[in-house]
Amino acid sequence: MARILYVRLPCNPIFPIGVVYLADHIHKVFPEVEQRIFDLGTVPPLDFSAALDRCVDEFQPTHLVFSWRDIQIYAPVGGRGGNPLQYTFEFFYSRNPLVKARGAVGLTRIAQSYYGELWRNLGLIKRGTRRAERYTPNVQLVIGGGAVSVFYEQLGKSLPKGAIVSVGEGEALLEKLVRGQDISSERCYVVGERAPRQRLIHEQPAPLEKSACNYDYIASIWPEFEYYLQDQDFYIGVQTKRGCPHNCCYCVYTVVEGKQVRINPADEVVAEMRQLYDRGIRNFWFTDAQFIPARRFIADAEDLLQKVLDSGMTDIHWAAYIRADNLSPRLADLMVKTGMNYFEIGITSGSQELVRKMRMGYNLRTVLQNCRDLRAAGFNDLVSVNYSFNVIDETFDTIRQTIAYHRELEAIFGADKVEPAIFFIGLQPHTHLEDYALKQEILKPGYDPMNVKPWTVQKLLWNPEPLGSFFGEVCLQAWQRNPNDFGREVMNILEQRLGRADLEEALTAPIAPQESQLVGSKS
Ligand code: B12
Ligand code: SF4
Repeated sequence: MARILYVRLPCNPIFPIGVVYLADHIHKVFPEVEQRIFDLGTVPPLDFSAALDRCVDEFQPTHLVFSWRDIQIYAPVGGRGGNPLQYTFEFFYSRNPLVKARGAVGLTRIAQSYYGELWRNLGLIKRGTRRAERYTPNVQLVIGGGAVSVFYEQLGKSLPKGAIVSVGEGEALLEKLVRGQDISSERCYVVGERAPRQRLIHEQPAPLEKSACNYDYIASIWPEFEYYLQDQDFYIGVQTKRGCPHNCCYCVYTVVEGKQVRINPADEVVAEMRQLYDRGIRNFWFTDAQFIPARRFIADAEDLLQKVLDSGMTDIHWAAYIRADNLSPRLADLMVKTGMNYFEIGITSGSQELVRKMRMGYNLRTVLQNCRDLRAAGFNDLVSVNYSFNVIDETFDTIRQTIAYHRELEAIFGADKVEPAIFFIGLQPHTHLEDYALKQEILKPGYDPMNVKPWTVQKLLWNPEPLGSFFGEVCLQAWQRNPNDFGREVMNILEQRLGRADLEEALTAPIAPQESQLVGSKS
């Protein structure tokens, strides 16, 4: 009889929804299989190895399932070792040697903690496997999760022979492993047997209709579950659908989850939320790649939120990734009534021309109208607007357009409510942007996306010349002048230097005689 131990590798405390769903699924298919969840996110670092040993000794698994959530560290915001973006820009763009040196030291510190975490996690996988082999010599090692899905090609090189490396959802794979069936058609490969198939990540996930997670069962196999219930600040993950049909040039979600949107039945989602609600949870994060992936899914989102409202869970808050072009007045009203208290508008640019070139499929005029509807419906919380300057074909004119667009959002919500989040896109494997960078010879074929040498980071933190040093300089000035309100300061500096376009210009995208090369790149 299989005994499955799920080990969530160390991670900033974020609810381990991935292993919870896997264990729930396996329990529904094989109620007799024994399972245990062990979350290293709740264990102090000094105790990782000993706690893992104890758990393996106690449970003696036949299947050791490691879930690895995140690896990438060059986040635009303050990360574990400081602000990688700031250090990178200080190192590359500052003319002041002291600031340059500070950037170099900061980057070294970040690289140390990055490689430290990488080696530590690989060490934990090997240690757990050796330990489990004491009890089950042919213990089955399986590794998956968000980080593995993105870096599956690179990670295989450092994992033990025989380990199964899984891409995307793991339900179907684990089911086959428990049954002892052939897994060659699953999105996975076995280390040491053969290299991953070409374009493995582009293969479609198995269709699966998800039912409400059984949290009574989860509580029975996960002694530390309570940890996430104690702190009122946690946003507990609930998935309402999988997949995104879009093609945004920098995004890997659409390949990890696939393009086909699979909706989880609204009643099941509400039933899952209700179980968490009854355990005291009031904050939910709908972990979908996109909560409203396209206009044709507006009705599903309305249906879900109406059911949340009817369920009487009126004192909750929720957040999600939301495309602000796919709203209806009714949906906006339901969002406000059901407690959406954080809203991100991921438009990347306020220039319709660039939004089209990035393949984002947004209509910026519609986004503005929907924001007006949202405001009219009573939304009065913080709105974060993501801008990534210099992604593709940016010019001073398109920057002026972005400023015009941003000022219009401020006019709608109030300047104090709209926070510009300045990102520099992290270039990820399997995206159109990666294709483009290879074609433009910015990256060389065979480059290692997990390598964090400063010159690699500089390329992966997409900010190419000729505008790269201009933005580097603007950002450095903003950090110097107003580090606590970086985004607004960047917008102000850009407006002072370049001025502002007419809003109408920002909203109009003339069809270029020759499309950008990115638009022609393969999917
Ligand atoms: C929602 C989300 C968030 C939300 C999470 C909210 C919450 N409270 O849960 C927020 C916005 C907070 C967030 C933050 C971050 N995120 Co995030 N996030 C996602 C997203 C869109 C969905 C994750 C999710 O929960 N999915 C639903 C659950 C059910 O799926 P899952 O956990 O992936 O598990 C499934 C599979 O992975 C698989 N699986 C999991 N484990 C295992 C193990 C085995 C053996 C097998 C076979 C299968 C398997 O089966 C599971 C069930 O189907 C993914 C992208 C994506 N589309 O997957 C990125 C993603 C996970 N995030 C990512 C990152 C980097 C981050 C940040 C670190 C970003 C940053 N630099 O600041 C932060 C910090 C997170 C932290 N630890 O503190 C990366 C991780 C990979 C990487 N590049 O390193 C992803 C993949 C996106 C990306 N761009 O690459 N994130
Ligand atoms: S809409 Fe969002 S999830 Fe979908 S491809 Fe674009 S960025 Fe990715």
